[in-house]
Amino acid sequence: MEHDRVTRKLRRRDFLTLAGGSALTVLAGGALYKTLGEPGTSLAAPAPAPASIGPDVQIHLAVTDGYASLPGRVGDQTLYVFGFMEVPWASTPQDLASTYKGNVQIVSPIIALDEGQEFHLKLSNLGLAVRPDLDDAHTVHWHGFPNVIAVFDGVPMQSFAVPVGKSFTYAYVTRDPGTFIYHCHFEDVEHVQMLMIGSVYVRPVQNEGNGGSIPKARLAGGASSAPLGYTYNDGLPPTDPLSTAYDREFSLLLTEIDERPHDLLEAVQEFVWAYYEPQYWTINGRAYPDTVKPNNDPSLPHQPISSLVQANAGDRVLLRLAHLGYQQHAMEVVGIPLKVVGHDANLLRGPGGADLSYWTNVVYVAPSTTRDCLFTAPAFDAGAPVESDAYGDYNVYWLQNRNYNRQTNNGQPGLGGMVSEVRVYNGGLPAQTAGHQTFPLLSPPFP
Ligand SMILES: [Cu+2]
Repeated sequence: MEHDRVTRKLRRRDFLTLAGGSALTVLAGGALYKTLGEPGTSLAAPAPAPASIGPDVQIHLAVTDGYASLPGRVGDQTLYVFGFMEVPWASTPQDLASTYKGNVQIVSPIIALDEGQEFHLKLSNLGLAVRPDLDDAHTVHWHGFPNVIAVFDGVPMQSFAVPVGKSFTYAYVTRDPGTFIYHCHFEDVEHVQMLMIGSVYVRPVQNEGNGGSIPKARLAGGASSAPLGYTYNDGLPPTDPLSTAYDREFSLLLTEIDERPHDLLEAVQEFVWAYYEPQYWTINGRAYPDTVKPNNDPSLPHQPISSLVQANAGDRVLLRLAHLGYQQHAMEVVGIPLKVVGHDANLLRGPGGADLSYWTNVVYVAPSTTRDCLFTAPAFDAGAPVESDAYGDYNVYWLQNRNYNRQTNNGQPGLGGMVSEVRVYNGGLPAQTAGHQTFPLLSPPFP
Protein backbone atom coordinates (compact mmCIF):
# COMPACT_ATOMS: atom_id res chain seq x y z
CA MET A 1 0.00 0.00 0.00
CA GLU A 2 1.35 3.38 -0.92
CA HIS A 3 -0.49 5.39 1.69
CA ASP A 4 2.57 7.16 2.78
CA ARG A 5 3.82 8.34 -0.56
CA VAL A 6 0.39 9.08 -1.91
CA THR A 7 -0.75 11.17 1.03
CA ARG A 8 2.22 13.45 0.57
CA LYS A 9 1.27 14.12 -3.02
CA LEU A 10 -2.38 14.83 -2.57
CA ARG A 11 -3.87 17.90 -4.07
CA ARG A 12 -6.68 19.61 -2.24
CA ARG A 13 -9.43 17.84 -4.17
CA ASP A 14 -7.95 14.45 -3.37
CA PHE A 15 -7.59 15.37 0.24
CA LEU A 16 -11.25 16.16 0.57
CA THR A 17 -12.03 12.71 -0.75
CA LEU A 18 -9.63 11.21 1.72
CA ALA A 19 -11.09 13.19 4.55
CA GLY A 20 -14.45 11.50 4.13
CA GLY A 21 -12.87 8.12 4.81
CA SER A 22 -10.87 9.54 7.65
CA ALA A 23 -14.00 10.60 9.49
CA LEU A 24 -15.33 7.06 9.41
CA THR A 25 -12.07 5.75 10.79
CA VAL A 26 -12.14 8.15 13.69
CA LEU A 27 -15.62 7.12 14.61
CA ALA A 28 -14.79 3.47 14.37
CA GLY A 29 -11.65 3.38 16.39
CA GLY A 30 -9.78 6.65 16.57
CA ALA A 31 -7.29 8.15 14.16
CA LEU A 32 -4.05 6.35 14.58
CA TYR A 33 -1.75 7.48 11.95
CA LYS A 34 -3.22 9.51 9.22
CA THR A 35 -0.15 10.35 7.21
CA LEU A 36 0.64 6.72 6.74
CA GLY A 37 -2.64 4.91 7.12
CA GLU A 38 -3.08 1.56 8.72
CA PRO A 39 -4.22 -1.81 7.44
CA GLY A 40 -7.95 -2.11 7.68
CA THR A 41 -8.72 1.61 7.52
CA SER A 42 -10.59 3.14 4.66
CA LEU A 43 -7.61 5.13 3.42
CA ALA A 44 -7.74 3.76 -0.11
CA ALA A 45 -4.88 5.15 -2.18
CA PRO A 46 -6.11 5.93 -5.69
CA ALA A 47 -3.59 8.51 -6.92
CA PRO A 48 -0.29 7.63 -8.57
CA ALA A 49 2.81 8.68 -6.66
CA PRO A 50 5.09 11.16 -8.42
CA ALA A 51 8.81 10.57 -8.28
CA SER A 52 9.97 13.24 -5.83
CA ILE A 53 8.82 14.45 -2.45
CA GLY A 54 5.66 16.48 -2.80
CA PRO A 55 5.19 19.97 -1.49
CA ASP A 56 2.51 19.71 1.08
CA VAL A 57 1.21 17.55 3.88
CA GLN A 58 -1.98 18.71 5.55
CA ILE A 59 -3.15 17.44 8.91
CA HIS A 60 -6.11 18.82 10.80
CA LEU A 61 -6.17 18.27 14.55
CA ALA A 62 -9.17 19.10 16.68
CA VAL A 63 -8.95 19.61 20.43
CA THR A 64 -11.63 18.45 22.81
CA ASP A 65 -12.11 16.42 25.98
CA GLY A 66 -13.47 12.98 26.83
CA TYR A 67 -12.59 9.77 28.63
CA ALA A 68 -9.81 7.21 28.35
CA SER A 69 -9.59 3.80 29.99
CA LEU A 70 -7.00 2.90 32.63
CA PRO A 71 -6.90 -0.57 34.18
CA GLY A 72 -6.92 -0.23 37.96
CA ARG A 73 -9.21 2.79 38.06
CA VAL A 74 -12.20 2.29 40.29
CA GLY A 75 -15.61 1.83 38.74
CA ASP A 76 -15.69 1.82 34.97
CA GLN A 77 -11.92 2.55 34.69
CA THR A 78 -12.46 5.83 32.86
CA LEU A 79 -10.30 8.93 33.27
CA TYR A 80 -11.12 12.48 32.16
CA VAL A 81 -8.61 13.75 29.56
CA PHE A 82 -7.99 16.39 26.87
CA GLY A 83 -6.46 15.57 23.50
CA PHE A 84 -5.81 16.20 19.84
CA MET A 85 -7.57 14.07 17.25
CA GLU A 86 -7.38 13.83 13.47
CA VAL A 87 -10.37 15.29 11.62
CA PRO A 88 -11.21 16.08 7.97
CA TRP A 89 -9.14 18.96 6.61
CA ALA A 90 -11.91 21.18 5.28
CA SER A 91 -14.19 21.05 8.32
CA THR A 92 -14.79 24.00 10.64
CA PRO A 93 -15.01 23.73 14.42
CA GLN A 94 -18.76 24.25 14.07
CA ASP A 95 -19.02 21.34 11.59
CA LEU A 96 -16.99 19.09 13.85
CA ALA A 97 -18.54 19.76 17.22
CA SER A 98 -21.56 17.49 16.95
CA THR A 99 -19.46 14.44 16.03
CA TYR A 100 -16.16 14.97 17.77
CA LYS A 101 -16.72 17.12 20.84
CA GLY A 102 -16.27 14.98 23.93
CA ASN A 103 -14.99 12.07 21.83
CA VAL A 104 -11.29 12.57 22.41
CA GLN A 105 -8.27 10.41 21.52
CA ILE A 106 -5.12 9.94 23.61
CA VAL A 107 -2.26 10.05 22.87
CA SER A 108 -2.36 12.27 19.79
CA PRO A 109 -1.83 10.83 16.30
CA ILE A 110 1.72 9.91 15.32
CA ILE A 111 2.81 12.37 12.63
CA ALA A 112 5.39 11.04 10.14
CA LEU A 113 6.99 13.44 7.66
CA ASP A 114 9.89 13.58 5.23
CA GLU A 115 12.84 15.93 5.36
CA GLY A 116 12.38 19.03 3.21
CA GLN A 117 8.61 18.76 3.11
CA GLU A 118 6.12 21.52 3.70
CA PHE A 119 3.68 20.65 6.43
CA HIS A 120 0.49 22.47 7.32
CA LEU A 121 -1.11 21.62 10.62
CA LYS A 122 -4.54 23.09 11.19
CA LEU A 123 -5.63 23.28 14.82
CA SER A 124 -9.33 23.62 15.67
CA ASN A 125 -10.57 24.19 19.20
CA LEU A 126 -13.94 22.46 19.63
CA GLY A 127 -14.31 23.37 23.29
CA LEU A 128 -14.94 20.92 26.12
CA ALA A 129 -18.06 18.78 26.48
CA VAL A 130 -17.71 18.05 30.19
CA ARG A 131 -16.45 21.53 31.16
CA PRO A 132 -18.18 23.99 28.82
CA ASP A 133 -17.41 26.70 31.37
CA LEU A 134 -13.68 26.19 30.83
CA ASP A 135 -12.92 28.27 27.75
CA ASP A 136 -9.19 27.46 27.58
CA ALA A 137 -7.35 28.16 24.35
CA HIS A 138 -4.87 25.62 22.91
CA THR A 139 -1.74 25.55 20.76
CA VAL A 140 0.57 23.07 19.07
CA HIS A 141 4.20 23.27 20.14
CA TRP A 142 6.59 21.10 18.13
CA HIS A 143 9.26 20.66 20.76
CA GLY A 144 12.84 21.35 19.67
CA PHE A 145 11.94 22.12 16.10
CA PRO A 146 13.26 25.30 14.44
CA ASN A 147 10.50 27.55 13.13
CA VAL A 148 10.45 30.37 10.62
CA ILE A 149 8.71 32.74 13.04
CA ALA A 150 7.62 32.45 16.66
CA VAL A 151 3.94 32.36 15.67
CA PHE A 152 4.39 28.75 14.61
CA ASP A 153 6.15 27.72 17.82
CA GLY A 154 2.92 27.55 19.79
CA VAL A 155 4.22 29.19 22.96
CA PRO A 156 1.22 31.39 23.78
CA MET A 157 3.18 34.13 25.56
CA GLN A 158 5.30 34.68 22.45
CA SER A 159 2.62 34.22 19.83
CA PHE A 160 -1.01 33.37 20.48
CA ALA A 161 -3.35 30.49 21.16
CA VAL A 162 -6.50 29.25 19.43
CA PRO A 163 -9.72 30.11 21.32
CA VAL A 164 -12.84 27.95 21.46
CA GLY A 165 -14.66 27.79 18.13
CA LYS A 166 -11.65 28.96 16.09
CA SER A 167 -8.99 27.39 13.85
CA PHE A 168 -5.42 28.30 12.98
CA THR A 169 -3.03 26.71 10.48
CA TYR A 170 0.62 26.28 11.42
CA ALA A 171 3.19 26.08 8.62
CA TYR A 172 6.45 24.15 8.87
CA VAL A 173 9.29 23.06 6.64
CA THR A 174 10.83 19.86 7.94
CA ARG A 175 14.52 20.71 8.24
CA ASP A 176 16.02 18.16 10.61
CA PRO A 177 15.45 14.41 10.53
CA GLY A 178 14.84 12.62 13.81
CA THR A 179 12.29 12.02 16.53
CA PHE A 180 10.42 14.95 18.08
CA ILE A 181 7.39 15.45 20.30
CA TYR A 182 4.47 17.84 20.16
CA HIS A 183 2.11 19.11 22.80
CA CYS A 184 -0.22 21.92 23.73
CA HIS A 185 1.66 24.81 25.32
CA PHE A 186 -1.33 26.62 26.80
CA GLU A 187 -1.30 26.21 30.62
CA ASP A 188 1.15 23.54 29.67
CA VAL A 189 1.62 21.75 33.00
CA GLU A 190 -2.10 21.08 33.09
CA HIS A 191 -2.73 20.47 29.40
CA VAL A 192 0.29 18.15 29.01
CA GLN A 193 -0.83 16.11 32.02
CA MET A 194 -4.32 16.04 30.53
CA LEU A 195 -2.55 14.20 27.66
CA MET A 196 -2.41 16.72 24.84
CA ILE A 197 0.81 15.02 23.71
CA GLY A 198 2.04 13.23 20.59
CA SER A 199 5.01 11.86 18.64
CA VAL A 200 6.22 13.47 15.42
CA TYR A 201 9.24 12.42 13.41
CA VAL A 202 11.06 13.37 10.23
CA ARG A 203 12.53 10.70 7.95
CA PRO A 204 15.85 11.59 6.34
CA VAL A 205 16.27 12.51 2.70
CA GLN A 206 18.67 9.56 2.47
CA ASN A 207 15.57 7.38 2.16
CA GLU A 208 14.94 8.93 -1.24
CA GLY A 209 17.85 7.04 -2.73
CA ASN A 210 15.93 3.97 -1.79
CA GLY A 211 12.97 4.82 -3.97
CA GLY A 212 11.12 6.98 -1.50
CA SER A 213 10.52 7.01 2.20
CA ILE A 214 9.51 3.42 2.04
CA PRO A 215 11.40 1.40 -0.58
CA LYS A 216 9.40 0.24 -3.52
CA ALA A 217 10.54 -3.34 -3.07
CA ARG A 218 9.06 -3.24 0.41
CA LEU A 219 5.82 -1.69 -0.79
CA ALA A 220 5.38 -4.46 -3.32
CA GLY A 221 5.15 -6.82 -0.38
CA GLY A 222 7.91 -9.13 -1.50
CA ALA A 223 10.75 -10.33 0.65
CA SER A 224 13.44 -7.69 0.35
CA SER A 225 16.78 -6.90 1.85
CA ALA A 226 15.99 -3.20 1.42
CA PRO A 227 15.42 -1.51 4.77
CA LEU A 228 12.16 0.23 5.56
CA GLY A 229 14.17 3.38 6.16
CA TYR A 230 17.13 5.11 7.79
CA THR A 231 16.95 6.88 11.13
CA TYR A 232 19.31 9.65 9.98
CA ASN A 233 21.38 10.77 7.00
CA ASP A 234 24.29 8.56 8.01
CA GLY A 235 25.83 8.33 4.52
CA LEU A 236 26.34 4.60 4.93
CA PRO A 237 25.06 1.50 3.14
CA PRO A 238 22.60 -0.55 5.19
CA THR A 239 25.20 -3.28 5.60
CA ASP A 240 27.65 -0.98 7.41
CA PRO A 241 27.88 -1.72 11.16
CA LEU A 242 27.24 1.97 11.88
CA SER A 243 24.23 2.21 9.57
CA THR A 244 20.99 3.55 11.05
CA ALA A 245 18.89 1.42 8.68
CA TYR A 246 15.88 -0.39 10.09
CA ASP A 247 13.28 -2.90 8.91
CA ARG A 248 10.57 -1.95 11.41
CA GLU A 249 9.91 1.15 13.45
CA PHE A 250 7.82 1.90 16.51
CA SER A 251 7.00 5.14 18.32
CA LEU A 252 6.71 4.79 22.08
CA LEU A 253 5.58 7.91 23.96
CA LEU A 254 6.04 7.67 27.71
CA THR A 255 4.15 9.55 30.39
CA GLU A 256 2.81 9.18 33.90
CA ILE A 257 -0.67 10.02 35.10
CA ASP A 258 -1.74 11.40 38.45
CA GLU A 259 -5.46 10.76 38.51
CA ARG A 260 -6.20 13.58 40.97
CA PRO A 261 -5.86 16.59 38.64
CA HIS A 262 -8.01 14.73 36.10
CA ASP A 263 -10.73 14.00 38.66
CA LEU A 264 -10.56 17.51 40.11
CA LEU A 265 -10.81 19.16 36.69
CA GLU A 266 -13.85 17.04 35.93
CA ALA A 267 -15.35 18.17 39.25
CA VAL A 268 -14.58 21.88 38.63
CA GLN A 269 -11.85 21.98 41.26
CA GLU A 270 -8.20 23.06 41.27
CA PHE A 271 -5.18 20.82 41.82
CA VAL A 272 -2.01 21.97 43.57
CA TRP A 273 0.72 20.81 41.19
CA ALA A 274 3.36 20.66 43.92
CA TYR A 275 1.54 17.51 45.08
CA TYR A 276 1.99 15.71 41.74
CA GLU A 277 2.58 12.03 42.49
CA PRO A 278 1.37 9.69 39.74
CA GLN A 279 -0.35 6.33 40.22
CA TYR A 280 -0.22 5.23 36.55
CA TRP A 281 2.59 4.87 34.02
CA THR A 282 1.74 4.58 30.35
CA ILE A 283 3.20 4.00 26.87
CA ASN A 284 1.21 5.69 24.08
CA GLY A 285 -1.49 6.44 26.65
CA ARG A 286 -2.03 2.79 27.54
CA ALA A 287 -1.07 0.88 30.70
CA TYR A 288 -0.24 -2.84 30.69
CA PRO A 289 -1.99 -5.13 29.78
CA ASP A 290 -3.67 -2.73 27.32
CA THR A 291 -0.22 -1.87 25.93
CA VAL A 292 0.06 -5.15 24.01
CA LYS A 293 -3.26 -4.85 22.22
CA PRO A 294 -2.79 -3.93 18.54
CA ASN A 295 -3.46 -0.56 16.92
CA ASN A 296 -7.14 0.42 16.73
CA ASP A 297 -8.20 -2.32 19.11
CA PRO A 298 -12.00 -2.04 19.49
CA SER A 299 -11.78 -2.40 23.28
CA LEU A 300 -9.84 0.91 23.47
CA PRO A 301 -11.79 3.31 21.24
CA HIS A 302 -10.07 6.40 22.67
CA GLN A 303 -6.53 4.95 22.84
CA PRO A 304 -5.88 3.65 19.30
CA ILE A 305 -2.06 3.57 19.39
CA SER A 306 -0.51 0.26 20.41
CA SER A 307 2.70 -0.16 22.39
CA LEU A 308 3.36 -3.67 21.08
CA VAL A 309 6.61 -4.32 19.20
CA GLN A 310 6.53 -7.20 16.69
CA ALA A 311 9.46 -8.37 14.55
CA ASN A 312 10.86 -11.45 12.85
CA ALA A 313 14.12 -12.88 14.08
CA GLY A 314 16.95 -10.94 12.45
CA ASP A 315 14.93 -7.79 11.74
CA ARG A 316 16.51 -4.43 12.53
CA VAL A 317 14.07 -2.56 14.77
CA LEU A 318 13.97 1.16 15.54
CA LEU A 319 12.34 2.27 18.78
CA ARG A 320 11.56 5.99 18.81
CA LEU A 321 11.34 6.57 22.56
CA ALA A 322 9.87 9.91 23.60
CA HIS A 323 8.76 11.29 26.93
CA LEU A 324 6.18 13.94 27.82
CA GLY A 325 5.71 13.38 31.52
CA TYR A 326 7.53 14.81 34.55
CA GLN A 327 9.62 11.91 35.91
CA GLN A 328 12.77 10.31 34.50
CA HIS A 329 12.23 6.80 33.16
CA ALA A 330 14.70 3.93 32.77
CA MET A 331 13.56 1.73 29.90
CA GLU A 332 14.87 -1.70 28.94
CA VAL A 333 14.09 -4.67 26.74
CA VAL A 334 15.02 -7.54 29.00
CA GLY A 335 17.51 -9.77 27.19
CA ILE A 336 18.13 -7.49 24.19
CA PRO A 337 20.81 -4.75 24.30
CA LEU A 338 19.84 -1.47 22.63
CA LYS A 339 22.06 0.72 20.48
CA VAL A 340 21.24 4.38 21.00
CA VAL A 341 21.97 6.27 17.76
CA GLY A 342 20.08 9.51 18.32
CA HIS A 343 19.37 11.97 21.12
CA ASP A 344 16.70 14.62 20.66
CA ALA A 345 16.72 14.39 16.85
CA ASN A 346 20.52 14.44 16.59
CA LEU A 347 22.59 11.62 15.10
CA LEU A 348 25.20 10.72 17.73
CA ARG A 349 28.33 11.81 15.94
CA GLY A 350 31.14 14.12 17.02
CA PRO A 351 32.20 17.26 15.15
CA GLY A 352 34.73 15.28 13.12
CA GLY A 353 32.24 12.53 12.39
CA ALA A 354 33.31 10.26 15.25
CA ASP A 355 30.75 7.63 16.17
CA LEU A 356 29.18 8.51 19.55
CA SER A 357 26.41 5.93 19.49
CA TYR A 358 26.41 3.50 22.41
CA TRP A 359 25.15 0.12 23.47
CA THR A 360 23.20 -0.14 26.69
CA ASN A 361 20.77 -2.33 28.56
CA VAL A 362 18.90 0.63 30.02
CA VAL A 363 17.93 3.84 28.23
CA TYR A 364 17.33 6.80 30.50
CA VAL A 365 14.67 9.11 29.11
CA ALA A 366 14.14 12.48 30.73
CA PRO A 367 10.97 14.57 30.34
CA SER A 368 10.66 16.26 26.94
CA THR A 369 13.52 14.27 25.38
CA THR A 370 13.66 11.58 22.70
CA ARG A 371 15.98 8.61 22.10
CA ASP A 372 16.38 6.62 18.87
CA CYS A 373 17.29 3.03 19.75
CA LEU A 374 18.14 0.20 17.36
CA PHE A 375 18.29 -3.51 18.02
CA THR A 376 18.40 -6.67 15.95
CA ALA A 377 15.74 -9.17 16.91
CA PRO A 378 17.42 -12.32 18.31
CA ALA A 379 17.19 -15.71 16.64
CA PHE A 380 13.98 -17.56 17.38
CA ASP A 381 14.53 -19.91 20.31
CA ALA A 382 12.31 -22.98 20.17
CA GLY A 383 13.72 -24.10 23.52
CA ALA A 384 12.51 -20.98 25.32
CA PRO A 385 8.85 -20.41 26.20
CA VAL A 386 7.00 -20.08 22.92
CA GLU A 387 3.62 -18.51 22.24
CA SER A 388 1.81 -18.34 18.95
CA ASP A 389 -0.82 -16.39 17.06
CA ALA A 390 -1.98 -15.99 13.48
CA TYR A 391 1.62 -15.33 12.39
CA GLY A 392 3.12 -18.42 13.98
CA ASP A 393 5.38 -18.99 16.94
CA TYR A 394 7.13 -16.18 18.79
CA ASN A 395 9.31 -15.51 21.84
CA VAL A 396 8.44 -12.69 24.23
CA TYR A 397 10.91 -10.12 25.56
CA TRP A 398 9.62 -7.64 28.13
CA LEU A 399 9.86 -3.97 27.23
CA GLN A 400 9.56 -2.21 30.55
CA ASN A 401 10.44 0.51 33.00
CA ARG A 402 13.05 -1.13 35.21
CA ASN A 403 11.72 0.76 38.24
CA TYR A 404 9.33 -1.92 39.47
CA ASN A 405 7.26 0.70 41.32
CA ARG A 406 6.17 1.88 37.87
CA GLN A 407 4.98 -1.57 36.78
CA THR A 408 1.67 -1.12 38.52
CA ASN A 409 -1.79 0.26 37.93
CA ASN A 410 -2.53 2.27 41.06
CA GLY A 411 -1.08 -0.42 43.32
CA GLN A 412 -3.58 -3.04 42.22
CA PRO A 413 -2.41 -6.68 42.31
CA GLY A 414 -0.60 -7.97 39.25
CA LEU A 415 1.59 -6.49 36.56
CA GLY A 416 0.64 -3.12 35.09
CA GLY A 417 2.01 0.27 34.18
CA MET A 418 4.88 1.03 31.81
CA VAL A 419 5.29 -2.51 30.50
CA SER A 420 4.89 -3.91 27.03
CA GLU A 421 6.28 -6.78 24.94
CA VAL A 422 8.70 -7.31 22.07
CA ARG A 423 7.44 -10.39 20.21
CA VAL A 424 10.08 -12.06 18.02
CA TYR A 425 8.47 -14.33 15.44
CA ASN A 426 9.95 -17.32 13.70
CA GLY A 427 9.78 -15.59 10.29
CA GLY A 428 6.00 -15.53 9.94
CA LEU A 429 5.34 -11.82 10.40
CA PRO A 430 4.58 -9.77 7.25
CA ALA A 431 6.85 -6.85 6.40
CA GLN A 432 5.85 -3.43 7.72
CA THR A 433 4.71 -1.08 4.99
CA ALA A 434 4.30 1.89 7.36
CA GLY A 435 5.84 2.98 10.62
CA HIS A 436 4.28 1.71 13.85
CA GLN A 437 2.28 -0.89 11.96
CA THR A 438 1.08 -3.74 14.16
CA PHE A 439 -0.39 -6.98 12.96
CA PRO A 440 -3.69 -8.01 14.52
CA LEU A 441 -3.60 -11.06 16.69
CA LEU A 442 -6.75 -12.59 15.26
CA SER A 443 -6.85 -15.16 12.53
CA PRO A 444 -7.40 -13.82 9.02
CA PRO A 445 -9.51 -12.37 7.52
CA PHE A 446 -8.91 -9.32 9.71
CA PRO A 447 -11.66 -6.85 10.50
CU1 LIG B 1 -4.30 22.99 25.51
